Amino acid sequence: MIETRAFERSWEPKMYTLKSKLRDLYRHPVGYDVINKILLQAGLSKGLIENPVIGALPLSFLNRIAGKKLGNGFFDALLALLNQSNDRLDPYSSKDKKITPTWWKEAVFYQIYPRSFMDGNGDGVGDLPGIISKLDYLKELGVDALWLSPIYDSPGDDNGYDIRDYQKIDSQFGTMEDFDLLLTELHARNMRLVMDLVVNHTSDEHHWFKEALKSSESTYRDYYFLRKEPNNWTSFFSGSAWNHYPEEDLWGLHLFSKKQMDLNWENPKLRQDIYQMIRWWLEKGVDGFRLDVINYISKETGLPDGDSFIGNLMGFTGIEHYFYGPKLHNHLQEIQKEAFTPYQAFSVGETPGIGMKMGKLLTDDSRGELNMMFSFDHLETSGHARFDQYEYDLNYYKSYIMDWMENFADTSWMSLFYDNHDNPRMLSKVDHTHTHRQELAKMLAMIQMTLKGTPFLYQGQELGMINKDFHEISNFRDVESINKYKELCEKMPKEEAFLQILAGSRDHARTPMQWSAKPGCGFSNAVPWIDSDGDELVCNAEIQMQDSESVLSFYRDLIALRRKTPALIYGDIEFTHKKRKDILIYTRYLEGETYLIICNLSNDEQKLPGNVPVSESLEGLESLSASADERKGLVLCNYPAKVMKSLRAYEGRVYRI
Ligand code: TEU
Repeated sequence: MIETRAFERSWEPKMYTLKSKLRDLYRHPVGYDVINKILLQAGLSKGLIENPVIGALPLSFLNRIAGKKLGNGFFDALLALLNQSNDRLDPYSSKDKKITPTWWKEAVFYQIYPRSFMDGNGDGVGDLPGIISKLDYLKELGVDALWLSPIYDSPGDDNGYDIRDYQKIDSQFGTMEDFDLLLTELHARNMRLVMDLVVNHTSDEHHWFKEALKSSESTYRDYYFLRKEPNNWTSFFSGSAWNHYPEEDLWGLHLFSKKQMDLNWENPKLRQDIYQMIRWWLEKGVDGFRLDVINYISKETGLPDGDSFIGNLMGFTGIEHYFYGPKLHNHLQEIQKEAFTPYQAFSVGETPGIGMKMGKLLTDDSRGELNMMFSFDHLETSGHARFDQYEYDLNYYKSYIMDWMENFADTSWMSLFYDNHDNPRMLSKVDHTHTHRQELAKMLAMIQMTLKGTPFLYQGQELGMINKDFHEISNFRDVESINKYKELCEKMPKEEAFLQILAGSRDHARTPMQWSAKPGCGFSNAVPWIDSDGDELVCNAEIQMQDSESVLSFYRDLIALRRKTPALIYGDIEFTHKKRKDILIYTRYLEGETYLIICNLSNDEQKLPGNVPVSESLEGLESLSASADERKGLVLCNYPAKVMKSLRAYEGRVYRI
């Protein structure tokens, strides 16, 4: 057990009304996150409510600071969320709580998007034998656990997130024998496997849905939301969230594509079927799950219409009725009890829209819900959304990370990631010109491997892969991009619509893994299902494996350093120079061992602040080729030569002090 600092904040349960003071709402974990989310979306500062004058104002005052007309629906939804929550646990009173060491806190995870990772059978689509052939590469990199995006039988409308049969491997990816071999090979290398668990919805081709549609007598009818009338909710993939089935004159709810039908978690039989399926995979020996949009599984009874203000602000109507639904905690506790706990399975929830304090309610050690969650609030800066064309300012990341590191507390544990299969590459968001590609890739890696939390790498990140140079809409494969393009074309010129898709498309992360400069990127001998753009000629694993200065080698060194350094895993973290723009400085320390991390978040040279805690160890650092003693504690730097008293573009250094 490791001692940690205490976090305390008193929080009194009560009923909230329009007259409640903003600061009281802000003390409620849900109020805190929702208000912050609104401020973030509206591009306003988070400090606003902490201002004593504003904090003393009633909730109805939000109207004015948000600068837009909030309808009654908004207030009703917010108050309902606050009052519904029987979470009277104060997650911030975890005084004297300690970190419990666990494998997944020490591990480095690596996400594989199987379709794009490695094609073993030469059909242009990645597969399980392909993954097996690359396990040594991953082991050498230092990866401890893989998270595989879905490999189950699927019609492929959303690349496998539309599951037809949970207990069958999709033939494109291989067979169950291939799967068993993958698991054996992983375990033989002392690595773990985390599967994607997609239980908010199934494919419309799943036999439950087919049965549900057949007759009102079917046991499966109530497994889904099939109703006579739709409501006003919209889909994440454009248009209404309802599809009409003329056979029975019914409307079916799909928050995602028309072929991804939402499951009704109110139905106990459905829940038991799901737990049984989960246990079946755990019996096989899988080590845990990443739970797809798991915070959406509990929908408000009766599926009331969504509020238009919230719909406009968030881009999706209805979201307030399911992003943190009334039974979410009950369901998670039940999954844990019925399926995960008996197998000591690991769980990380994908939880779009959940902020820090609600995240804590989902992951606190005492809650028995999730081990970790993915928050997404760091992926776009304040006031921006994924399809906006803008450059990401890393100072925003600094403020986000300071907030989480200081307030998430040690009874919850943070996941750390920049890239995944749903987002453009972080490198490209920060530096559109890619002028400092290598340095930036390495600096981001340095931050990710030295913060307190568990790093999740996404395939290709370790090579510094960047966004793709897509030229026309036919280059895109993703259902979200294609639907959104059509929707945008109705509102604006095609060229403009294209630029938005180019800014935000998920396909940037889904092009073939760049193994080599060969045609097909060394990913496939055939024509890949989605094209690369030639970047593989300069950026690929083959070249980088032979280059000790490559991004890949840097990742390997960093992961090795993290592994052998308890201070970088369990150590406390402390930020200095918090207000200093463009520079990030923090220390990690444990039992007398201290590491100092200094990063330049900008592409301009920055003077090192004079009062860095250990300024004397920075003196006289001349050459990285000097011996460790001469280097006075410099452990890693993303520039090869000469250490100067200023930081070059995106320069990052790790010192042992
Ligand atoms: O993503 C859920 C999600 O909300 C987003 O990341 C989503 O891709 C995007 O924001 C839509 O606007 C998960 C999966 O990661 C994603 O690949 C799936 O498409 C989705 O769920 C449905 O299963």
